[in-house]
Amino acid sequence: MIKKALLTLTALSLLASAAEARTWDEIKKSGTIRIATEGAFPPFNLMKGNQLTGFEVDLANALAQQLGLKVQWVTQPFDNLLIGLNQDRYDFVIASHGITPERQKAVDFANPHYCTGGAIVTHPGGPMTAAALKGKTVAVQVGTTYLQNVSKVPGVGDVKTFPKDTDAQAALLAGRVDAWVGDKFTGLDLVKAQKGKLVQGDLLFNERIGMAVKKGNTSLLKELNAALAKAMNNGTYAKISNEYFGQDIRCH
Ligand code: LYS
Repeated sequence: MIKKALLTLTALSLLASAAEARTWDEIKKSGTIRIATEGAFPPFNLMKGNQLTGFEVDLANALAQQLGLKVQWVTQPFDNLLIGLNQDRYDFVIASHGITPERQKAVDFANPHYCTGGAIVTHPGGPMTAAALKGKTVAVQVGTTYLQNVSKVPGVGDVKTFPKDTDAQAALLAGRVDAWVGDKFTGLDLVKAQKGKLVQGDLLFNERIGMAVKKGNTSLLKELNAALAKAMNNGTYAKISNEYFGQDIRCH
């Protein structure tokens, strides 16, 4: 039994490594690029009815158009996105991944397409600073840089993880946690929508956000970086960013 299980595992890993990421030439020839995102992270990537939309969705569609490609979108839970990338289930991921040394071991990142940070959101009177999180219960999405950074706050109480960011926000709204830590832009929208029920506290950390390709897919990475640079230079990026944020959120 054990031997059989081991053999199956070996066979699976061989299969996985035998599959190759599509190179730029192969993608170009097929005419369609496969892009994955979460679809549950407003205003960056979300579903509006049956329609995938958001800043990153519009940006990636614009990049694909510049590259002369049709797009096939795939949505996956955030925690599965980079795993699926390494299984060649799509060509690249645009899902607000912070560029971290840990992730850079698994995938290759394009140049950042925006800069942001992780901020505290709480009820009025709740913890607004890292120091105030001492002994407090904090909600974060699993597999994120929010979880990584909140866990490092000295003396932080219980850190509760949720599959989706919106679930973590719901826990705060329901009063089941003292604070939620998430993206600062998402937090601003949430605070505004809740009209006085929530407030935004301090920024805990800054991060650069990038698209990810399978490790070693340099031909695709080069095209994505070139397309992003072009969009940033010809006004396309600024237009999309302004639509969603009323400002240009590129890294400086
Ligand atoms: N920027 C965070 C990270 O890199 C979260 C992004 C996606 C959240 N739904 O982990």
